[in-house]
Amino acid sequence: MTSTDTRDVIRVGSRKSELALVQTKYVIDCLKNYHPKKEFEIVTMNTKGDKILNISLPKIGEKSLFTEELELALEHGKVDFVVHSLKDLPTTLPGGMALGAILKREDPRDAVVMSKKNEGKTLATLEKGSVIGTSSLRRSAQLARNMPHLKVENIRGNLNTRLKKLDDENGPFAAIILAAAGLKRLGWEKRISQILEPEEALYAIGQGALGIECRETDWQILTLLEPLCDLQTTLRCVCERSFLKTLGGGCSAPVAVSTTLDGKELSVTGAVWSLDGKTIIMETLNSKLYIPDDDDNEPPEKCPYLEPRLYCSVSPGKVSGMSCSYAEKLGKDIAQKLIDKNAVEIMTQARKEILNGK
Ligand code: DPM
Repeated sequence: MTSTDTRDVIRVGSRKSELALVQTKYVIDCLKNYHPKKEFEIVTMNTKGDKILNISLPKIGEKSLFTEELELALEHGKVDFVVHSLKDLPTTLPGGMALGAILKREDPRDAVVMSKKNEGKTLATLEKGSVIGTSSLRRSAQLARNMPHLKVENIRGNLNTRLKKLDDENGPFAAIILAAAGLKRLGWEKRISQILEPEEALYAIGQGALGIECRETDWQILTLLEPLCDLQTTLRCVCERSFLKTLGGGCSAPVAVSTTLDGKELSVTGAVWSLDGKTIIMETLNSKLYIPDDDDNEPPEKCPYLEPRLYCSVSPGKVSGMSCSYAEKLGKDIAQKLIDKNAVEIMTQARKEILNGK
């Protein structure tokens, strides 16, 4: 019996979007395997990001656009945890909040969904001037650089809305780019025409991973969540988040990564682009992590009354804090390599251009 048994019903906050609900239910199902007697109740909420649909995301420029209402509910004890796509969370959470667990990553890569008319083609073989829909600066900068024969236009709305716009024969889009993970989770995997390898398109920080946000000192919930924590994903995402945090970027400039963890060898490639994709700064670094061999088996040393150390707001859970510090350091180092090559100036310029309506 764990201390979690004192709370009968666990309240779980979620956005109302289909993806958010699928993800929330998935996490609850996983938790029920470990805590069969617990009851979970989903509390749904609309966020500002769900309501403002006519302005492009980078222009709104707010970090907690999709999370603010949910975090308030957490703070006020109306919900006990919230499931997020990790890539939608800022690298520093509001005071008192932590990522209690990062789950095993789905495919982190971007995927191309072709309109019916263009099925069978790839980005490279699409006709010159074909229009690709995305509202991600990261995707549009990489497209502009790697696929100069294509045009990019803004597209917003949830996945179903976007697929409908794509399939509209009178619509402008030849293809759209989305995270493979979201498409898979919503059962649209069959619409994936092409997966973009990291050499063709680096992904967003934390893409494909789910993060569970809770109150930093809610030991009952932290203990409840611990079995869901994935060692590899946690270390990779701490590194990715530390990279973005050191650069000082949110979704307000084109920034992307790719990481691998092979045994104890963590490797990260990080890049920033100008909005038009013409300038790029990209670097790769590796580091040997310290991972105690019995990391998975050993019960974590835990003294609930000591303040835990967080790594880019990630609570290490059953991952050793020591290995998280190594991952965090690698993220800082790769960011510093980019900063030494003028990354901050490029990002500042990108932000200026966005505000000026480019
Ligand atoms: C963030 C971005 C996008 C989402 C920016 C980026 C994509 C916006 C767009 C930070 N959040 O990736 O450069 O393409 O218009 C989002 C998706 C998922 C989580 C959808 C997607 C699902 C995948 C996951 C929106 N957030 O990227 O296709 O769990 O990682």
